[in-house]
Amino acid sequence: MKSADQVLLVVDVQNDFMPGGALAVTDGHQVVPVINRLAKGFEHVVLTQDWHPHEHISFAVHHPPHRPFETIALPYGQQVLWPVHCVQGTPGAALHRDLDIAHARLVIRKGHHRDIDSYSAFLEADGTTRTGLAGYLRDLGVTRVFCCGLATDYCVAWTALDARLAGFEVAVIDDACRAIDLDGSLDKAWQAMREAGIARLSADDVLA
Ligand code: VGL
Ligand code: ZN
Repeated sequence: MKSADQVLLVVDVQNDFMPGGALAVTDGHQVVPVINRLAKGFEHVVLTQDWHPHEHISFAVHHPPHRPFETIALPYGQQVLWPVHCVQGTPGAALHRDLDIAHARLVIRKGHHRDIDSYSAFLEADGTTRTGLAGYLRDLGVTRVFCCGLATDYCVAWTALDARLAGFEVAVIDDACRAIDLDGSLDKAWQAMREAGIARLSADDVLA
């Protein structure tokens, strides 16, 4: 068992990111057994859920004539436009049913503001609005954050980078993640994470 100063952050393991879902991540379901095994090694586990209102600014349908996976400029910066996904309270927004982490006590729901996206579990995409997660983790005495889930190059990477900015030691567990990989986004994300001093580990490394 990991010591109480370490947390496993399980990012967006939700139906809409699974094969057949609204914003399917290739092989997304394969992270579930790996994460279940990892979670048994952590006292502290925090889950996140992408949790958008119908009118959410990241949905391409609200920006005609733009199409999903195009990028546009918004007041807070560049935004990739996505298919409608993870709408609050829908089956697509639910966590994968085989996720087996009964001892996880906190679920952070993010992306709930209509006009701001939030890939990160710490900071919304305007770079200033906080979710409260950093304070929660500090309050528990956490110093080391292990990230896994979906998708490596969006919500996992942004969460890991913001965890570093918040002063935590950070690792991403490669085989407990899957990527969207849009126009080289996966390589870019790993490069940014490497430059930020984020470790890239396997589940076996973490559980060893
Ligand atoms: C995500 C795109 C849009 C993710 C969420 O979980 O990586 N990606 N919303
Ligand atoms: Zn989203």
